[in-house]
Amino acid sequence: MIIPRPSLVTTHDGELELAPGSRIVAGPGAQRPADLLHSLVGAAIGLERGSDVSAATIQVVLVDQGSMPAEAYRLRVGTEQAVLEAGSVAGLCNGVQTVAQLLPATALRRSRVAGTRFALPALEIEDAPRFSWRGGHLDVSRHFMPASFLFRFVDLLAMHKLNIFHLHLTDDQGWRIAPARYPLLAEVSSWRRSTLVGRPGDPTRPVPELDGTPHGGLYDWDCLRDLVSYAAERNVTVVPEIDLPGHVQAAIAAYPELGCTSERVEVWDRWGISKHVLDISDKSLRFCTDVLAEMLEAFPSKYIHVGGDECPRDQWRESPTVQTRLASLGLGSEDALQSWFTRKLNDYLRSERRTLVGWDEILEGGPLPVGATVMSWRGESGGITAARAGFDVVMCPETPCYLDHYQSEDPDEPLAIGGLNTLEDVYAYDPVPSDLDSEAARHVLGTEFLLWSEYLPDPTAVEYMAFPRAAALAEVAWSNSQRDVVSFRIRIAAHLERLDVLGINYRPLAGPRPWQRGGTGARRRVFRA
Ligand code: TNX
Repeated sequence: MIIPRPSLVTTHDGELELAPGSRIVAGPGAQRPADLLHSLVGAAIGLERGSDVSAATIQVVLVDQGSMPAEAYRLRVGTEQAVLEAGSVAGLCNGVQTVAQLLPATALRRSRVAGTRFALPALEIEDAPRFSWRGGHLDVSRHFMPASFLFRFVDLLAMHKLNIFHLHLTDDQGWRIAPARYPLLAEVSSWRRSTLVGRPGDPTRPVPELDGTPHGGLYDWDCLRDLVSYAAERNVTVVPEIDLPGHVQAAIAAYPELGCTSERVEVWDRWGISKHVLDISDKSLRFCTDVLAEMLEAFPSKYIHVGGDECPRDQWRESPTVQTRLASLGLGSEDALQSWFTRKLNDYLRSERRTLVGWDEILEGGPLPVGATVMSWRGESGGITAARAGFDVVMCPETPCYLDHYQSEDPDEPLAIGGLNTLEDVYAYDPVPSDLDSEAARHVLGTEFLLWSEYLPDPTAVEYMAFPRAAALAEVAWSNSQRDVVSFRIRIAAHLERLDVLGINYRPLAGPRPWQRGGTGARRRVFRA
């Protein structure tokens, strides 16, 4: 009943009972994953931590296994003892999640569960991930999410052996970080006056309505650092995104000189693509590297996402200073200018020994910057082009990776941005397009689900859209085995019991839950894109 499905499971007769006082013992270098196991299931069962290997019920051991694939683990459960082994702490973290899933769902309770017998079935598991990039994205700009939810989100990623938390921190509708060198980002850019009600184009609301309620929030650097280390202890890397040079209206609201016009703008209260984009000047380039410098201090991730999506050209075309710059650089088009800008960011990130990640728009207007990684969201063609050119890619096409899209055609689904990605659609996805040759296929690092939050006003809404589809994506990203939807259907039903214990507002398999709306939008879906 494990999700994602392990590579190889051999079952034996018998079981290993876990009772109050049963000990988890960590070998050298394995304390963190052993503690993680204790924090996941220790309270419900009454497990203890010990140091005497001979008295261990569960041993967590780091082994020197040069031959084991990255993040792999091996679990042997006998009737006397269980041994979890891996060649890396990351592998042990993955194995710990498997151990937790071999137990009844109530093992996940935070307090002692009386009257249940907890036992691990005797078996052997050999397991390793198919992909190194197994991501989950959360947009905290369109709707701010409380910090406590980010930690919970990490727990949920880790539970599904997802190892990348792509955190979308800035957009037109709000900045969620507070760079010291630009204090107005915290003061001005992190709040908007109002939020759109319903969805643009809704025929029942010909005049867009605003809710008149200020919305905002930000995370201080200490909080983000705590999040990063909490995630690292669970084998999750937080990859931060600052979206440039489009999707920057909130920054321009605080620092108008970053914009291309003298027009004063506010943090945006609508959804869509703002026309207010970054002026490509020395000043704005300095702004970008200054902000990135502070981000690099908080986020040790090798990968740093700088956006690059949906940057309208109108203001660049109309701006005399941008046009002068374009000409002096000898560039023939606005596309080439964005490409030049991305190369500048890439130069900076490379000088700091980081890797730039951008949306597939960074393929336009010129060669990809050296060493960049592309996230292919507008279908797979950008990813295919980049992989063939020898660049690493993450495949996350809107269909089926966007979990802000509807999960069924039931009219009672809560209002969403459009589209339809069912659980089965997500489960059937293969991140390696069949027409990639093996050389290019090696550049597919993996896949990711995305949760854009225009219509996700709070954590409850995020959970509803994320689950169970994120569990399907996790299996796509992890499991080497052929997709088996019948097996998945059986396992997901058991998995939802775990999510119940954790109090997750997932969408039931049978259909939408009665919906309590807060924040934006009407409950009723009006039409579908
Ligand atoms: C496109 S995906 C966007 C986001 C929106 C999303 C809504 C991408 C790089 N840009 O700004 O939130 O669609 O589904």
